[in-house]
Amino acid sequence: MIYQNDLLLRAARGEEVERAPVWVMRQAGRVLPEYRAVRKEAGSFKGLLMNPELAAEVTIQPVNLLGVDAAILFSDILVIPEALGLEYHMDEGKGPWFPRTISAMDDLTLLNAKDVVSNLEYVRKTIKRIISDLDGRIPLIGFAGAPWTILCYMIEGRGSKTFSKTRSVCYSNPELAHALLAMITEATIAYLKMQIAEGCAIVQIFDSWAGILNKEIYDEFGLKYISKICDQVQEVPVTVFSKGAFFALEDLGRVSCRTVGLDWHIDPSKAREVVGPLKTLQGNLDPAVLYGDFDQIKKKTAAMLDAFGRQRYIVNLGHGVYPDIRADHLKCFIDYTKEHQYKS
Ligand code: 1CP
Repeated sequence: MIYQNDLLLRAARGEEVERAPVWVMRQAGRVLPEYRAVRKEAGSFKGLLMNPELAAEVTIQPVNLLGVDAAILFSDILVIPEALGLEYHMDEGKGPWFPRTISAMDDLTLLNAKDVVSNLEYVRKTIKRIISDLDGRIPLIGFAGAPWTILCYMIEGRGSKTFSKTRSVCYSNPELAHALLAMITEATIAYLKMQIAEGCAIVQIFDSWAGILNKEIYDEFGLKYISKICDQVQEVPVTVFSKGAFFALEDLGRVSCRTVGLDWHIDPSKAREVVGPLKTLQGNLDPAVLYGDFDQIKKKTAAMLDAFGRQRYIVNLGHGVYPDIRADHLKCFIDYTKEHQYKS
């Protein structure tokens, strides 16, 4: 596939670029009034997610409205536990929850890894539609949750500050954790391969709850499975974003991914030193900077761009954009990343 703008792919592969590409985690979402309108039309979050035409529309909105260098598939990491057999609900303002959870080996009989891809036929249709609508303008990013983060939801049944139930299983019933992680890993590899076969040109693994672990436990229950996914998904560049896991950055430098995502807790030069020269880095502006005025946004963005440099770098925030950020502030961030680089 030849893209009109392939900056993201060249940056991920470590090739020379004229400027670092920019996209934003959660760029398709509530920050855009146009998203809220389509979401209303769909009636519910899941109604939107499972409607290929509307999901494709909200995927492409930020491309046209914000001028980002990549689209990210509109979906959710929770489609994997659902495709395995644990249905989730998404309550307005309260976030996701699962009526059934996993707490013992016997519960694994609720799950079936074989039908995951056929259960996610609606995602396949959405990707087909996006690829056709994008018409080669820019690459489409596919994604999945990391096995550790998915395990957290399958055991806990909802979001949590500490995920202490899941962490306790790592000590009290590690066999259960590993059996489930292996199943999630297998499902995730098949799912990512389907996304790539349909045209996703790069994929990102979101480990949103990596930061509640320490290095030892993350090595055993987190990185081991991420590594397996990266080894088996070699068709396109893979980005690993282990949020909060500064302790894992050195090891991520050795995982067979192309790009390492960074949250805003680490400064750019330290991240480069720890990860090493062989990976592209992605991130990491504090999303709260976008609450500041335009001058503040430009000042902080310029400092970040100068610190990372232009090569082997993808501009992004350090986590998803907050839904109450003004869309013109987000646009200011994106425009300025381009303007500043052409100036300097
Ligand atoms: O209608 C709405 O606006 C509901 C909010 C919303 C949106 C826009 C949810 C519920 N999911 C999404 C889409 C989504 N989720 C995308 C595609 C859009 C884009 O990035 O532009 C992606 C990549 C995700 C990934 C996702 N879902 C993560 C990993 C990234 C992260 O933020 O750390 C996680 C943890 C989820 C679970 C989830 N889904 C939705 C919410 C509110 C949550 C978090 C719940 C919690 O805090 O536990």
